[in-house]
Amino acid sequence: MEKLVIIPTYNEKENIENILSAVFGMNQDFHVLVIDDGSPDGTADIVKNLVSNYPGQLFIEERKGKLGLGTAYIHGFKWALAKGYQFIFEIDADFSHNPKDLPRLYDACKKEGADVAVGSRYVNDGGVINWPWDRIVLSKGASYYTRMITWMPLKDPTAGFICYKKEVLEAINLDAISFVGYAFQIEMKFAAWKLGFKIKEVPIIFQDRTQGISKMNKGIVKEGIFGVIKLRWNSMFKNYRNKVRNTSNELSGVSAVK
Ligand SMILES: Nc1nc2c(ncn2[C@@H]2O[C@H](COP(=O)(O)OP(=O)(O)OP(=O)(O)O)[C@@H](O)[C@H]2O)c(=O)[nH]1
Ligand SMILES: [Mg+2]
Repeated sequence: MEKLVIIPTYNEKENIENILSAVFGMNQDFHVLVIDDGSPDGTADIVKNLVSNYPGQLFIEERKGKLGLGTAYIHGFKWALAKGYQFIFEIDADFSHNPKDLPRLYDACKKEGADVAVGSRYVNDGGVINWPWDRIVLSKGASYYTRMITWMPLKDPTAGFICYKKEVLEAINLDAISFVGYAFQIEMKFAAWKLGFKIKEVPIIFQDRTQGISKMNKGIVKEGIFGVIKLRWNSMFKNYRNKVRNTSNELSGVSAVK
């Protein structure tokens, strides 16, 4: 039980089979957990039909409705910790993140001393291709804004292509993570940073999706804008570290997961 890649999906029927083939095709012993939120396009059925092709390697958790990216990952993290995985990865289903970069994120944690490896668009040798200018402005703006407010020393704080060592996820009180969209990605990194974990940015080339539709919306942007201020505020006045640290020996909610 070494490496688990968590893929959250909502209406990804055009991408899911290909992304699974790409991850398993590397033959690097990655297991995959898909968290599907009742996708009306039948994404979960596609995955369930593929489970027998990848016995003991492919898993799916289905939730009843679209509950957001953040809670999907929290569900997946608890599942991964309950099963004893050592390295837990986040990746989008839409090939914006290249699965071939997974081993570089792994190496950063396994061999180069990072606790969290972040696939970063905005460090040297990183980049973005085919994204419309308004998405680039929004993403870069969000990065500057987050750094300005939180002082977190990361070039790509909204990144969603990550490898966490299990110790990081065990140390964080996952029930205290409250955001669901981009802000969730910022919040997880912020919590890891505040708890003293070492975060390393690994350059990646991010590509716009070519298949399926974006789930980006105004609510996600709004949550990001106010969420970052809330994080900073909480970290200043409310003993944020104690709130975000997991103090129980039990992993909360794991039994509810499986
Ligand atoms: N389980 C679950 N997955 C979600 C939800 N919202 C988005 N996703 C998945 O999260 C990943 C990222 O979502 P995207 O729609 O690609 O969002 P984005 O990358 O910001 O925007 P685009 O690349 O423009 O589409 C994809 O794999 C989605 O299918 C959700 O509510 N629940
Ligand atoms: Mg995407």
